[in-house]
Amino acid sequence: MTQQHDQNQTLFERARHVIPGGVNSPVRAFKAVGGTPRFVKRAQGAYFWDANDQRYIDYIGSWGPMILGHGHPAVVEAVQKAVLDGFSFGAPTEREVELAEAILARVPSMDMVRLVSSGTEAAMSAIRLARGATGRSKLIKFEGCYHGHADALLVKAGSGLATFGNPTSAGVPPEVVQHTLVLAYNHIAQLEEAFALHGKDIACLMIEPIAGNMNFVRASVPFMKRCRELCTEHGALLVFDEVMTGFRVALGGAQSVYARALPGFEPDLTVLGKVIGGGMPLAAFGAKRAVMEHLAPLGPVYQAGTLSGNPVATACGLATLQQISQPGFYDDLALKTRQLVAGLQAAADAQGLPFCGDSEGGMFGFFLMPELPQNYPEVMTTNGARFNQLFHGLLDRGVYIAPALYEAGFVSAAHTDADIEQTIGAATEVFRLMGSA
Ligand code: KE4
Repeated sequence: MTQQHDQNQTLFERARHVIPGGVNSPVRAFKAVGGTPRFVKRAQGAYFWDANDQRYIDYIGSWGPMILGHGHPAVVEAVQKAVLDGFSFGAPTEREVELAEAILARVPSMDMVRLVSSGTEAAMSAIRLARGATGRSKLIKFEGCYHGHADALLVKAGSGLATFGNPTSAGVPPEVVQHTLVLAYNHIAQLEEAFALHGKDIACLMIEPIAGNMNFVRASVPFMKRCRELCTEHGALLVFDEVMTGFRVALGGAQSVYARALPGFEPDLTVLGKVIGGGMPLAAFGAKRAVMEHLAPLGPVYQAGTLSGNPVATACGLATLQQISQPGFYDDLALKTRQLVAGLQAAADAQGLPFCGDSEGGMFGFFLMPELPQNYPEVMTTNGARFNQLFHGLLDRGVYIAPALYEAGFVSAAHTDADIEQTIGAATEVFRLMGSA
């Protein structure tokens, strides 16, 4: 594609005049990997076509929501019907009750749920609820976990364990993050020390149970067990941020995966998003009734939203949940995802390239290193230049993975075995080039 005829480049230049960085969310700008973002013209099934009508096998799927693939007919039909009855009312509808019931039926740790419009809004509201329900201010999060861009969560570790966080973004005053303690993921000793020092002041501990914002890092079972025990012991709420893992790694989310290893395991609060909206702006947070009844209009914790429970978004979410609840849906999805990771591993091994990967349900990650990293500093030892070489090599061969080494990947029900094979074939070519470099 010559520069002057690259419609993506033309659009990117035009976009940068009117939208900061030319994008409405930073990761889309390809800043980490370089090159020109692909402007999507349309998508169907496992594919999207860019502004040059170039087809890509899509392993982002809108960063997780498109678990059925793009344009599933039952979902399209549900949305088309819903819009004919109205776009938004700012009043309750039966469908948002139906969606709430459908979510609660699949996530037994919650008795009630509140629908909102983004994962950020859901995580922010969950923290306010945890603080209101406990009467405490402090919160624990983990380095490498991302919970949206609410001020209190844009924070990096302080200088030492006992000190609280420092802002990671301009515009966040230090006093806003003074209650946020940032710990190392999978570090039990640090966790125990934090609770020993601050336990009585901690409202909640928020965690990505499988950290998709570190590409793909699992909380170890012993670590997760201690998170649960220490929250219970000190009266803090354990908040599972399942915006990415909810309905993606299993029908019951990551909490159902941990419950297999830790019988009876439940978080106190769950944050959901992405899949539950089926690609439309919809997220949620939920907990047992005793916690949720602190929320307005019942209780003193204020939380609101013009488009919360939007009738078109709830139609999209419900239709999606109905499809993913079909028997065998996750077995098939998980098998396909495992085959992808295994194929990539074999292709890298054949070239003697360091590579490791992991997956759960329809979510996967891989690292250009021999061993799976257990925390953020280990993830960031990845050779960025080598990842960028892989990213662009795949992109040039019609395979679209996340344009950042710390992001996870997603397989949909629409990805065929042929798509997986084509992806592995493309990776084989790129690894051969990388191996000879
Ligand atoms: P949103 O506000 O972007 O809907 O959700 C924030 C959020 C909360 N929690 C987790 C675990 C998340 O992964 C996210 C958002 N994920 C990113 C991708 N890592 C969305 C992509 C983007 O920021 O453009």
